[in-house]
Amino acid sequence: MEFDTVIHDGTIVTAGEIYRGDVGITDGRIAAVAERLPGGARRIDAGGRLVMPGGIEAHAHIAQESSSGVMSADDYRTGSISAAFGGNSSFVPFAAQHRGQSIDDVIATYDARAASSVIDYSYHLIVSDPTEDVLTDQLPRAFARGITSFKVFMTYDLMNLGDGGMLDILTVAREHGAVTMVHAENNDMVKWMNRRMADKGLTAPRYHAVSRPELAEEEAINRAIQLAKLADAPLFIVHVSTAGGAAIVQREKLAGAKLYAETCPQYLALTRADLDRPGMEGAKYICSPPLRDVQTQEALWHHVATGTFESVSSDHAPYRFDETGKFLNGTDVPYPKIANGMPGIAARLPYLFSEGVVGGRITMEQFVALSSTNAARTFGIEKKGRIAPGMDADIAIWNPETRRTVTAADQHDNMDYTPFEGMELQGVPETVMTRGTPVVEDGALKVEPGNGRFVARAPADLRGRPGAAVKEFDPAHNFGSDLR
Ligand code: DUC
Ligand code: ZN
Ligand code: ZN
Ligand code: ZN
Repeated sequence: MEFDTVIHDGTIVTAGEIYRGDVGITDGRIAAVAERLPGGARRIDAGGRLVMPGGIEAHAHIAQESSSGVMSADDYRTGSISAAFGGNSSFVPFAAQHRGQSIDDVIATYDARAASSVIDYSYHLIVSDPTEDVLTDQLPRAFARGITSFKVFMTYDLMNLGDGGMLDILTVAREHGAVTMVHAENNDMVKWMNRRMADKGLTAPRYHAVSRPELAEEEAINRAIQLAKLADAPLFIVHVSTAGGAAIVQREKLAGAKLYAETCPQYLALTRADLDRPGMEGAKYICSPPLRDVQTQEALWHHVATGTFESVSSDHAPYRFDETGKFLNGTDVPYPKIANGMPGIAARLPYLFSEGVVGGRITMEQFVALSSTNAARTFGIEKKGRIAPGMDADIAIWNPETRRTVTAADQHDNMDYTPFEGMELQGVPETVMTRGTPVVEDGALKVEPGNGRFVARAPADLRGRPGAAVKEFDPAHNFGSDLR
Protein backbone atom coordinates (compact mmCIF):
# COMPACT_ATOMS: atom_id res chain seq x y z
CA MET A 1 0.00 0.00 0.00
CA GLU A 2 1.34 3.44 -0.87
CA PHE A 3 0.49 6.17 1.62
CA ASP A 4 0.04 9.87 0.97
CA THR A 5 1.92 10.57 4.19
CA VAL A 6 3.82 8.49 6.71
CA ILE A 7 4.56 9.96 10.12
CA HIS A 8 7.71 8.05 10.92
CA ASP A 9 9.29 6.96 14.18
CA GLY A 10 7.20 8.98 16.59
CA THR A 11 6.04 8.04 20.05
CA ILE A 12 2.34 7.45 19.52
CA VAL A 13 0.21 8.40 22.50
CA THR A 14 -3.45 7.50 22.77
CA ALA A 15 -5.87 7.63 25.68
CA GLY A 16 -4.90 4.02 26.45
CA GLU A 17 -1.29 3.39 25.48
CA ILE A 18 2.11 4.68 24.39
CA TYR A 19 4.25 2.97 21.75
CA ARG A 20 6.86 3.71 19.08
CA GLY A 21 5.64 3.45 15.52
CA ASP A 22 4.57 4.89 12.20
CA VAL A 23 1.22 6.27 11.08
CA GLY A 24 0.23 5.87 7.42
CA ILE A 25 -2.28 8.34 6.00
CA THR A 26 -4.28 8.01 2.78
CA ASP A 27 -7.09 10.25 1.58
CA GLY A 28 -7.22 12.13 4.86
CA ARG A 29 -7.75 8.99 6.92
CA ILE A 30 -5.40 6.95 9.04
CA ALA A 31 -4.81 3.88 6.87
CA ALA A 32 -2.35 1.97 9.03
CA VAL A 33 -0.51 2.12 12.31
CA ALA A 34 2.51 -0.19 12.66
CA GLU A 35 6.02 -0.43 14.01
CA ARG A 36 7.46 0.27 10.56
CA LEU A 37 5.62 1.43 7.45
CA PRO A 38 7.32 1.78 4.08
CA GLY A 39 6.88 4.51 1.51
CA GLY A 40 4.71 7.57 1.80
CA ALA A 41 4.64 10.27 -0.89
CA ARG A 42 5.52 12.47 2.05
CA ARG A 43 7.46 11.26 5.10
CA ILE A 44 7.43 13.26 8.30
CA ASP A 45 10.22 12.43 10.71
CA ALA A 46 8.67 12.37 14.17
CA GLY A 47 11.76 11.08 15.99
CA GLY A 48 11.81 12.39 19.54
CA ARG A 49 8.27 13.69 19.09
CA LEU A 50 4.87 12.68 20.45
CA VAL A 51 2.22 11.75 17.89
CA MET A 52 -1.19 12.33 19.43
CA PRO A 53 -4.79 12.83 18.34
CA GLY A 54 -5.24 16.50 17.52
CA GLY A 55 -6.96 18.40 20.27
CA ILE A 56 -10.73 18.79 20.14
CA GLU A 57 -11.75 22.09 21.72
CA ALA A 58 -15.25 21.51 23.02
CA HIS A 59 -15.89 24.93 24.58
CA ALA A 60 -15.20 28.12 22.66
CA HIS A 61 -17.14 31.25 21.77
CA ILE A 62 -16.32 32.15 18.17
CA ALA A 63 -18.11 34.84 16.13
CA GLN A 64 -20.72 34.84 18.87
CA GLU A 65 -22.63 37.80 20.30
CA SER A 66 -23.06 37.65 24.05
CA SER A 67 -26.59 38.16 25.35
CA SER A 68 -25.64 41.79 26.01
CA GLY A 69 -24.63 42.19 22.37
CA VAL A 70 -20.81 42.12 22.47
CA MET A 71 -19.31 40.27 19.49
CA SER A 72 -16.37 38.01 20.34
CA ALA A 73 -13.05 39.28 18.97
CA ASP A 74 -12.36 36.05 17.12
CA ASP A 75 -14.25 34.95 14.05
CA TYR A 76 -13.93 31.44 12.62
CA ARG A 77 -10.79 32.36 10.70
CA THR A 78 -8.79 33.79 13.61
CA GLY A 79 -10.38 31.51 16.18
CA SER A 80 -9.59 28.35 14.23
CA ILE A 81 -6.05 29.52 13.43
CA SER A 82 -5.43 30.17 17.10
CA ALA A 83 -6.90 26.77 17.97
CA ALA A 84 -4.61 25.06 15.45
CA PHE A 85 -1.49 26.80 16.75
CA GLY A 86 -2.54 25.48 20.14
CA GLY A 87 -2.60 21.86 18.97
CA ASN A 88 -6.26 21.49 18.00
CA SER A 89 -7.43 19.73 14.85
CA SER A 90 -11.11 20.51 15.34
CA PHE A 91 -13.43 22.47 17.60
CA VAL A 92 -17.04 22.77 18.63
CA PRO A 93 -17.97 26.40 19.34
CA PHE A 94 -21.49 27.53 20.18
CA ALA A 95 -24.28 28.60 17.86
CA ALA A 96 -26.29 30.88 20.12
CA GLN A 97 -30.03 31.45 19.93
CA HIS A 98 -31.07 34.80 21.31
CA ARG A 99 -34.69 35.24 22.30
CA GLY A 100 -37.03 35.55 19.37
CA GLN A 101 -34.67 33.83 16.91
CA SER A 102 -35.52 30.56 15.24
CA ILE A 103 -33.00 27.75 15.57
CA ASP A 104 -32.97 27.31 11.79
CA ASP A 105 -31.91 30.93 11.33
CA VAL A 106 -29.26 30.60 14.03
CA ILE A 107 -27.72 27.58 12.32
CA ALA A 108 -27.78 29.28 8.91
CA THR A 109 -26.03 32.29 10.43
CA TYR A 110 -23.28 30.18 11.97
CA ASP A 111 -22.87 28.09 8.82
CA ALA A 112 -22.00 31.31 7.00
CA ARG A 113 -19.67 32.46 9.80
CA ALA A 114 -17.89 29.11 10.04
CA ALA A 115 -17.10 28.91 6.33
CA SER A 116 -13.72 30.56 7.03
CA SER A 117 -12.54 27.95 9.53
CA VAL A 118 -9.16 26.32 8.90
CA ILE A 119 -10.03 23.27 11.04
CA ASP A 120 -13.09 21.02 11.15
CA TYR A 121 -15.95 22.22 13.31
CA SER A 122 -19.40 21.55 14.67
CA TYR A 123 -21.63 23.58 17.00
CA HIS A 124 -23.28 23.16 20.32
CA LEU A 125 -26.62 24.92 20.10
CA ILE A 126 -27.35 27.45 22.86
CA VAL A 127 -31.09 27.51 23.53
CA SER A 128 -32.48 30.60 25.25
CA ASP A 129 -36.06 30.58 23.93
CA PRO A 130 -37.60 27.10 24.12
CA THR A 131 -40.94 27.81 22.45
CA GLU A 132 -43.26 24.96 21.55
CA ASP A 133 -42.04 25.04 17.96
CA VAL A 134 -38.42 25.03 19.09
CA LEU A 135 -39.04 21.99 21.26
CA THR A 136 -41.13 19.97 18.84
CA ASP A 137 -39.70 20.90 15.43
CA GLN A 138 -36.61 23.05 15.44
CA LEU A 139 -34.45 21.15 17.93
CA PRO A 140 -35.23 17.77 16.33
CA ARG A 141 -34.28 19.29 12.96
CA ALA A 142 -30.98 20.57 14.37
CA PHE A 143 -30.35 17.16 15.86
CA ALA A 144 -31.03 15.42 12.54
CA ARG A 145 -28.39 17.64 10.99
CA GLY A 146 -25.79 16.33 13.43
CA ILE A 147 -25.95 19.02 16.10
CA THR A 148 -26.30 16.67 19.03
CA SER A 149 -25.67 18.92 22.04
CA PHE A 150 -27.76 21.75 23.45
CA LYS A 151 -26.44 24.28 25.98
CA VAL A 152 -28.65 26.04 28.49
CA PHE A 153 -28.01 28.69 31.12
CA MET A 154 -29.19 28.83 34.72
CA THR A 155 -27.96 32.41 35.03
CA TYR A 156 -28.25 35.72 33.10
CA ASP A 157 -31.73 37.23 32.78
CA LEU A 158 -31.69 37.03 28.99
CA MET A 159 -30.56 33.41 28.81
CA ASN A 160 -31.73 31.56 31.89
CA LEU A 161 -34.58 29.11 31.27
CA GLY A 162 -35.81 28.37 34.76
CA ASP A 163 -36.10 24.80 36.04
CA GLY A 164 -39.21 24.07 33.95
CA GLY A 165 -37.56 25.23 30.75
CA MET A 166 -34.54 23.10 31.55
CA LEU A 167 -36.72 20.05 32.09
CA ASP A 168 -38.32 20.67 28.70
CA ILE A 169 -34.95 20.82 26.95
CA LEU A 170 -33.65 17.81 28.83
CA THR A 171 -36.73 15.87 27.77
CA VAL A 172 -36.26 16.69 24.08
CA ALA A 173 -32.56 15.90 24.41
CA ARG A 174 -33.36 12.55 25.97
CA GLU A 175 -35.80 11.60 23.20
CA HIS A 176 -33.24 12.31 20.52
CA GLY A 177 -30.04 11.24 22.23
CA ALA A 178 -28.62 14.74 22.63
CA VAL A 179 -26.46 15.89 25.52
CA THR A 180 -27.58 18.98 27.44
CA MET A 181 -24.75 21.23 28.54
CA VAL A 182 -25.36 23.64 31.38
CA HIS A 183 -23.84 26.83 32.74
CA ALA A 184 -24.66 26.30 36.40
CA GLU A 185 -24.84 29.40 38.59
CA ASN A 186 -27.88 30.41 40.66
CA ASN A 187 -29.24 33.54 38.96
CA ASP A 188 -31.05 34.97 41.97
CA MET A 189 -28.08 34.53 44.27
CA VAL A 190 -25.89 36.44 41.80
CA LYS A 191 -28.48 39.19 41.32
CA TRP A 192 -28.91 39.54 45.06
CA MET A 193 -25.14 39.86 45.50
CA ASN A 194 -25.00 42.40 42.66
CA ARG A 195 -27.60 44.55 44.40
CA ARG A 196 -25.67 44.42 47.66
CA MET A 197 -22.45 45.46 45.92
CA ALA A 198 -24.20 48.26 44.05
CA ASP A 199 -25.78 49.56 47.29
CA LYS A 200 -22.36 49.75 48.89
CA GLY A 201 -20.73 51.29 45.80
CA LEU A 202 -18.42 48.30 45.32
CA THR A 203 -17.91 48.41 41.57
CA ALA A 204 -14.23 47.56 40.91
CA PRO A 205 -13.40 44.43 38.87
CA ARG A 206 -12.50 42.49 42.02
CA TYR A 207 -16.15 42.54 43.14
CA HIS A 208 -17.12 40.50 40.10
CA ALA A 209 -15.69 37.47 41.90
CA VAL A 210 -17.44 38.38 45.15
CA SER A 211 -20.75 38.70 43.32
CA ARG A 212 -20.69 35.13 42.03
CA PRO A 213 -20.06 33.01 45.15
CA GLU A 214 -18.97 29.40 45.08
CA LEU A 215 -22.32 28.56 46.68
CA ALA A 216 -24.13 29.84 43.60
CA GLU A 217 -22.28 27.33 41.43
CA GLU A 218 -22.57 24.47 43.87
CA GLU A 219 -26.31 24.98 44.33
CA ALA A 220 -26.92 25.16 40.59
CA ILE A 221 -24.75 22.14 39.77
CA ASN A 222 -26.66 20.08 42.28
CA ARG A 223 -30.01 21.33 40.98
CA ALA A 224 -29.08 20.72 37.34
CA ILE A 225 -28.09 17.16 38.13
CA GLN A 226 -31.36 16.47 39.95
CA LEU A 227 -33.33 17.93 37.04
CA ALA A 228 -31.42 15.72 34.59
CA LYS A 229 -32.08 12.68 36.75
CA LEU A 230 -35.79 13.45 36.79
CA ALA A 231 -35.77 13.67 32.99
CA ASP A 232 -33.39 10.66 32.84
CA ALA A 233 -31.22 12.60 30.39
CA PRO A 234 -27.45 12.93 30.09
CA LEU A 235 -26.00 16.20 31.36
CA PHE A 236 -22.68 17.97 30.81
CA ILE A 237 -21.62 20.60 33.36
CA VAL A 238 -19.42 23.19 31.67
CA HIS A 239 -16.61 25.19 33.29
CA VAL A 240 -16.75 23.78 36.82
CA SER A 241 -14.81 26.27 38.93
CA THR A 242 -15.34 25.10 42.52
CA ALA A 243 -14.12 22.27 44.70
CA GLY A 244 -17.66 21.85 46.03
CA GLY A 245 -19.13 21.65 42.54
CA ALA A 246 -16.55 19.09 41.46
CA ALA A 247 -17.23 17.01 44.56
CA ILE A 248 -20.94 16.93 43.72
CA VAL A 249 -20.14 15.79 40.17
CA GLN A 250 -17.82 13.09 41.51
CA ARG A 251 -20.42 11.82 43.98
CA GLU A 252 -23.23 11.77 41.43
CA LYS A 253 -21.08 10.01 38.84
CA LEU A 254 -20.25 7.32 41.38
CA ALA A 255 -23.96 6.98 42.09
CA GLY A 256 -24.57 6.35 38.39
CA ALA A 257 -25.73 9.67 36.99
CA LYS A 258 -25.37 10.13 33.23
CA LEU A 259 -23.06 12.99 33.89
CA TYR A 260 -20.09 14.65 32.24
CA ALA A 261 -18.08 17.69 33.27
CA GLU A 262 -15.15 19.88 32.35
CA THR A 263 -12.99 22.47 33.99
CA CYS A 264 -10.77 25.08 32.31
CA PRO A 265 -7.11 26.16 32.54
CA GLN A 266 -8.00 29.54 34.01
CA TYR A 267 -9.45 27.89 37.12
CA LEU A 268 -6.28 25.80 37.47
CA ALA A 269 -3.78 28.57 36.71
CA LEU A 270 -5.22 31.86 37.96
CA THR A 271 -6.94 33.18 41.07
CA ARG A 272 -9.25 36.01 41.98
CA ALA A 273 -6.16 37.93 43.12
CA ASP A 274 -5.63 38.62 39.42
CA LEU A 275 -8.79 40.75 39.50
CA ASP A 276 -7.01 43.05 41.95
CA ARG A 277 -4.46 44.28 39.43
CA PRO A 278 -4.08 48.06 39.28
CA GLY A 279 -6.55 50.32 37.49
CA MET A 280 -8.90 48.42 35.21
CA GLU A 281 -6.26 45.75 34.47
CA GLY A 282 -8.36 43.34 36.54
CA ALA A 283 -11.05 43.47 33.83
CA LYS A 284 -8.88 41.12 31.78
CA TYR A 285 -9.63 38.42 34.35
CA ILE A 286 -13.40 38.86 34.50
CA CYS A 287 -15.06 35.63 33.46
CA SER A 288 -18.06 33.66 34.70
CA PRO A 289 -17.92 31.65 36.80
CA PRO A 290 -15.15 33.74 38.33
CA LEU A 291 -11.61 32.82 39.26
CA ARG A 292 -11.31 31.32 42.75
CA ASP A 293 -8.33 30.60 45.04
CA VAL A 294 -5.24 28.42 45.38
CA GLN A 295 -7.00 25.71 47.42
CA THR A 296 -9.57 25.44 44.64
CA GLN A 297 -6.82 25.01 42.07
CA GLU A 298 -5.43 22.08 44.02
CA ALA A 299 -8.83 20.48 44.41
CA LEU A 300 -9.64 20.90 40.71
CA TRP A 301 -6.30 19.35 39.69
CA HIS A 302 -7.14 16.40 41.91
CA HIS A 303 -10.47 16.02 40.08
CA VAL A 304 -8.73 16.36 36.69
CA ALA A 305 -6.38 13.54 37.67
CA THR A 306 -9.00 11.22 39.12
CA GLY A 307 -11.66 11.26 36.42
CA THR A 308 -14.27 13.73 37.68
CA PHE A 309 -13.72 15.73 34.50
CA GLU A 310 -13.94 14.30 31.00
CA SER A 311 -12.24 17.32 29.50
CA VAL A 312 -10.23 20.43 30.18
CA SER A 313 -11.66 23.04 27.79
CA SER A 314 -10.61 26.61 27.18
CA ASP A 315 -13.94 28.48 27.37
CA HIS A 316 -12.26 30.85 24.90
CA ALA A 317 -14.49 33.95 25.18
CA PRO A 318 -12.32 36.66 23.64
CA TYR A 319 -13.12 40.31 24.30
CA ARG A 320 -10.33 42.77 23.63
CA PHE A 321 -9.09 45.11 26.35
CA ASP A 322 -10.64 48.08 24.54
CA GLU A 323 -13.94 49.71 23.54
CA THR A 324 -14.80 46.90 21.11
CA GLY A 325 -14.69 44.32 23.88
CA LYS A 326 -14.27 44.56 27.64
CA PHE A 327 -15.16 48.27 27.59
CA LEU A 328 -17.96 48.40 25.04
CA ASN A 329 -20.03 50.14 27.73
CA GLY A 330 -17.24 52.53 28.69
CA THR A 331 -13.80 52.31 30.29
CA ASP A 332 -14.77 53.40 33.77
CA VAL A 333 -17.86 51.27 34.33
CA PRO A 334 -18.89 49.07 37.26
CA TYR A 335 -17.97 45.39 36.92
CA PRO A 336 -21.42 44.19 35.76
CA LYS A 337 -20.98 46.24 32.59
CA ILE A 338 -17.61 44.74 31.64
CA ALA A 339 -17.70 41.96 29.05
CA ASN A 340 -17.38 38.57 30.62
CA GLY A 341 -14.79 36.10 29.41
CA MET A 342 -11.15 35.55 28.56
CA PRO A 343 -9.23 34.02 25.67
CA GLY A 344 -7.31 30.76 25.92
CA ILE A 345 -7.89 28.49 22.94
CA ALA A 346 -4.19 28.44 21.99
CA ALA A 347 -2.97 28.11 25.57
CA ARG A 348 -5.24 25.26 26.71
CA LEU A 349 -3.15 22.31 25.57
CA PRO A 350 0.34 23.75 26.11
CA TYR A 351 -0.79 24.65 29.63
CA LEU A 352 -2.34 21.23 30.29
CA PHE A 353 0.70 19.43 28.92
CA SER A 354 3.20 21.51 30.84
CA GLU A 355 1.49 21.79 34.20
CA GLY A 356 -0.26 18.44 33.90
CA VAL A 357 2.13 15.99 32.24
CA VAL A 358 5.51 17.68 32.76
CA GLY A 359 4.35 18.78 36.21
CA GLY A 360 3.62 15.16 37.15
CA ARG A 361 -0.09 15.63 37.86
CA ILE A 362 -1.49 13.54 34.98
CA THR A 363 -0.13 10.90 32.62
CA MET A 364 0.40 11.42 28.92
CA GLU A 365 -2.54 9.11 28.21
CA GLN A 366 -4.74 11.23 30.45
CA PHE A 367 -3.61 14.29 28.56
CA VAL A 368 -4.89 12.73 25.33
CA ALA A 369 -8.16 11.71 26.95
CA LEU A 370 -8.73 15.14 28.50
CA SER A 371 -7.75 17.07 25.38
CA SER A 372 -9.35 15.01 22.64
CA THR A 373 -10.60 11.45 23.04
CA ASN A 374 -13.24 12.07 25.70
CA ALA A 375 -14.69 15.07 23.87
CA ALA A 376 -15.07 12.92 20.75
CA ARG A 377 -16.94 10.28 22.74
CA THR A 378 -19.10 12.66 24.70
CA PHE A 379 -20.09 14.76 21.73
CA GLY A 380 -20.44 12.05 19.12
CA ILE A 381 -17.47 12.95 16.92
CA GLU A 382 -17.06 9.44 15.65
CA LYS A 383 -14.11 9.84 13.27
CA LYS A 384 -11.85 11.91 15.50
CA GLY A 385 -10.06 11.73 18.84
CA ARG A 386 -8.20 8.47 18.29
CA ILE A 387 -5.22 7.22 16.33
CA ALA A 388 -6.48 4.07 14.67
CA PRO A 389 -7.14 2.87 11.11
CA GLY A 390 -10.29 4.40 9.63
CA MET A 391 -10.15 7.53 11.77
CA ASP A 392 -9.64 11.01 10.33
CA ALA A 393 -5.94 11.85 10.27
CA ASP A 394 -6.40 14.62 12.84
CA ILE A 395 -3.00 14.50 14.44
CA ALA A 396 -0.78 16.78 16.50
CA ILE A 397 2.96 16.16 16.62
CA TRP A 398 4.42 17.60 19.81
CA ASN A 399 7.96 18.32 20.86
CA PRO A 400 7.79 17.53 24.57
CA GLU A 401 11.09 19.24 25.38
CA THR A 402 10.71 22.69 23.86
CA ARG A 403 10.19 25.43 26.41
CA ARG A 404 8.32 28.60 25.56
CA THR A 405 7.09 31.71 27.34
CA VAL A 406 3.46 32.57 26.69
CA THR A 407 2.96 35.91 24.92
CA ALA A 408 -0.14 37.47 23.41
CA ALA A 409 1.46 37.52 19.95
CA ASP A 410 2.09 33.81 20.13
CA GLN A 411 -1.61 33.02 20.56
CA HIS A 412 -2.35 33.84 16.89
CA ASP A 413 -5.79 35.08 17.85
CA ASN A 414 -7.38 38.49 17.37
CA MET A 415 -6.78 39.50 20.97
CA ASP A 416 -4.62 42.17 22.54
CA TYR A 417 -3.81 40.22 25.71
CA THR A 418 -3.56 36.74 27.12
CA PRO A 419 -4.33 36.02 30.78
CA PHE A 420 -1.48 33.48 30.68
CA GLU A 421 1.14 36.09 29.67
CA GLY A 422 4.63 35.25 30.91
CA MET A 423 3.97 31.64 31.93
CA GLU A 424 6.91 29.35 31.15
CA LEU A 425 5.57 26.19 29.56
CA GLN A 426 7.25 23.03 28.31
CA GLY A 427 5.94 21.13 25.27
CA VAL A 428 4.94 22.59 21.93
CA PRO A 429 2.64 21.29 19.18
CA GLU A 430 4.85 21.57 16.08
CA THR A 431 2.67 20.05 13.38
CA VAL A 432 -1.11 20.00 13.52
CA MET A 433 -3.14 18.30 10.82
CA THR A 434 -6.81 18.07 10.00
CA ARG A 435 -7.72 15.10 7.77
CA GLY A 436 -4.09 14.55 6.82
CA THR A 437 -3.44 18.13 5.73
CA PRO A 438 -0.92 20.05 7.84
CA VAL A 439 -2.69 23.17 9.07
CA VAL A 440 0.26 24.41 11.11
CA GLU A 441 3.83 23.35 10.42
CA ASP A 442 7.24 24.94 11.12
CA GLY A 443 5.51 27.72 13.00
CA ALA A 444 3.45 28.78 9.99
CA LEU A 445 -0.14 28.45 8.82
CA LYS A 446 -0.28 26.13 5.81
CA VAL A 447 -3.90 26.28 4.63
CA GLU A 448 -6.40 28.86 3.49
CA PRO A 449 -9.58 29.83 5.33
CA GLY A 450 -12.27 27.33 4.40
CA ASN A 451 -10.05 24.28 4.88
CA GLY A 452 -12.31 23.16 7.73
CA ARG A 453 -15.50 21.20 7.22
CA PHE A 454 -18.66 20.85 9.24
CA VAL A 455 -18.76 17.59 11.18
CA ALA A 456 -22.16 15.98 11.63
CA ARG A 457 -22.12 14.39 15.06
CA ALA A 458 -23.73 11.25 16.47
CA PRO A 459 -25.50 10.95 19.84
CA ALA A 460 -23.31 10.74 22.93
CA ASP A 461 -21.68 7.44 23.70
CA LEU A 462 -23.35 6.56 27.00
CA ARG A 463 -21.43 3.37 27.65
CA GLY A 464 -20.46 3.40 31.30
CA ARG A 465 -23.27 5.85 32.07
CA PRO A 466 -26.33 3.65 32.59
CA GLY A 467 -28.29 6.25 34.57
CA ALA A 468 -29.80 5.89 38.00
CA ALA A 469 -33.39 4.75 38.32
CA VAL A 470 -35.88 7.41 39.44
CA LYS A 471 -38.38 5.55 41.54
CA GLU A 472 -41.39 7.61 40.46
CA PHE A 473 -40.81 6.25 36.95
CA ASP A 474 -40.62 2.65 38.04
CA PRO A 475 -43.80 0.83 36.88
CA ALA A 476 -43.64 -1.35 39.96
CA HIS A 477 -43.66 1.71 42.17
CA ASN A 478 -46.67 3.57 40.78
CA PHE A 479 -48.20 4.89 37.58
CA GLY A 480 -44.87 6.36 36.41
CA SER A 481 -44.71 4.36 33.19
CA ASP A 482 -47.76 6.30 31.94
CA LEU A 483 -45.67 9.45 32.06
CA ARG A 484 -43.05 8.27 29.61
N1 DUC B 1 -20.18 31.40 30.04
C1 DUC B 1 -19.37 30.84 29.22
O1 DUC B 1 -19.47 29.64 28.98
N2 DUC B 1 -18.44 31.56 28.63
C2 DUC B 1 -18.28 32.94 28.80
C3 DUC B 1 -19.19 33.58 29.74
C4 DUC B 1 -20.16 32.66 30.33
O2 DUC B 1 -20.98 33.06 31.12
ZN1 ZN C 1 8.97 4.22 9.64
ZN1 ZN D 1 -21.01 29.54 30.59
ZN1 ZN E 1 -18.19 29.56 27.61
